[in-house]
Amino acid sequence: MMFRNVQKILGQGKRHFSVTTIKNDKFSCKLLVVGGGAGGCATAAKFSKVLNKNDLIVLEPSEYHYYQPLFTLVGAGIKNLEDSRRKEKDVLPKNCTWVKDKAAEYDPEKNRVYTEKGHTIEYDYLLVAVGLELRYDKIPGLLEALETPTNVCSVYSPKYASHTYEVLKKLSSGHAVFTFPNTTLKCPGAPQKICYLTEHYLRKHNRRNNVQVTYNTTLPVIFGVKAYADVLWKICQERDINVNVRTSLVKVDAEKNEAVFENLDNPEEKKTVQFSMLHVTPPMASPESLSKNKQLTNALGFVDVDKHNLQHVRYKNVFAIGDCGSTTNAKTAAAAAAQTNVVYQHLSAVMKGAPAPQIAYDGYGSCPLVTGGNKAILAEFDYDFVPLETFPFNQAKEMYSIYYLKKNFMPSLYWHLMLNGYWNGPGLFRKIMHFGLNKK
Ligand code: UQ1
Repeated sequence: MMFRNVQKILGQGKRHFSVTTIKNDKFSCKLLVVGGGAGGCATAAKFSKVLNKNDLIVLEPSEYHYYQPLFTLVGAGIKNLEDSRRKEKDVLPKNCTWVKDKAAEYDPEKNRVYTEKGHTIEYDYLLVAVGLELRYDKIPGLLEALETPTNVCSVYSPKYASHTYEVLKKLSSGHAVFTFPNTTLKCPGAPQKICYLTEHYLRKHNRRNNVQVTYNTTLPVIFGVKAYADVLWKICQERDINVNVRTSLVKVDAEKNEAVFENLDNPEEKKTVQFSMLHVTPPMASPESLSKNKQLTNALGFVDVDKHNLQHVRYKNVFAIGDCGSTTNAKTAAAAAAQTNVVYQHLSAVMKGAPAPQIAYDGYGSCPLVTGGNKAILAEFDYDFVPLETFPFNQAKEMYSIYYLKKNFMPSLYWHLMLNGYWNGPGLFRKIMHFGLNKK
């Protein structure tokens, strides 16, 4: 291919070359993976075992890669931010070409992606894995509140996660308020995990009687799966956590320690709440460079893929994995893990012109809901929000073992297996564990 020759002449087949100084380079490859997060990295690792280095490009601007499921524990002072961080160069597969740049525009008709630094990457196959962006800017006053340390915090960003613990350590009276946004979000359990961890911390330090705790969610329920929601309601009742549903954060005034909430069932009704801690889960959206492309995305800005094989509904050489896809599963690292092998098998078949394989994504998503006091329940469910549990015991019960799985076991599994392309989610274990049992 012409572009590949240009690349050879320019000597850019090496790993981790810098593209910062030269503009308007042209690259070409067989497979372009846009995004080096959980899904992009894990799927690139699988393809790096079968493609040549020059045939596999990963386009990713970040210097660091974060294991985001650890952020709630960072916010509660249980882990350090450094535990969640690795250099991107150390997690990308060795046998790929890293272009350290960001997608600016997609042209699926010409099989091209244009980058922010002015380069063009031509591909035969494209995997979009750009995730969701945190849009703190969408709520007036929020970004300013987070940028100058105040009582406002958020575990969702590596920039602000550690500050959550600073706020928590100082919290001794008043009102701790937690929010859940009115958009699609990643890790829908995290907004309440940090609430439970805070509540437990206050009790442990004998401050609970002086602090009111409120969880405000935009959803009509506390959790989308009834079996787990029932348990979570009970926990909130027993621990005196006020839960307000259909309640959406619309404004923050950090100087006055005031937050304004809207009743989603009656938008005229606004309530101003005084806080001594405000934990915000921000609105989220797929990156504008992607959502502005109407050929690739649906009305919500997500890559328009088939929910079972993750292939684009119109461009058969395009796939998506993880949070940026139009699939309606809970957007978690566990979901991305379960999607990697589906993408790998289906995309490989398309590359070879082989018939589509039988393997299908069932919407698996999971969320170890840390409830404080070294305990967690393990929510696992499918597209229909029906539990799809790995272990042959009742996972809706708070357990120490699940907490240790989340805190100590999952990070190793992620760094060593998933990012190297060896973890496809727990589907196989579920079948083994449930062999001979009736549980789904
Ligand atoms: C999982 O596969 C995964 O992806 C790496 C997670 O993300 C951190 C999880 O939290 C969980 C629970 C799973 C599912 C794995 C098991 C063993 C139930």
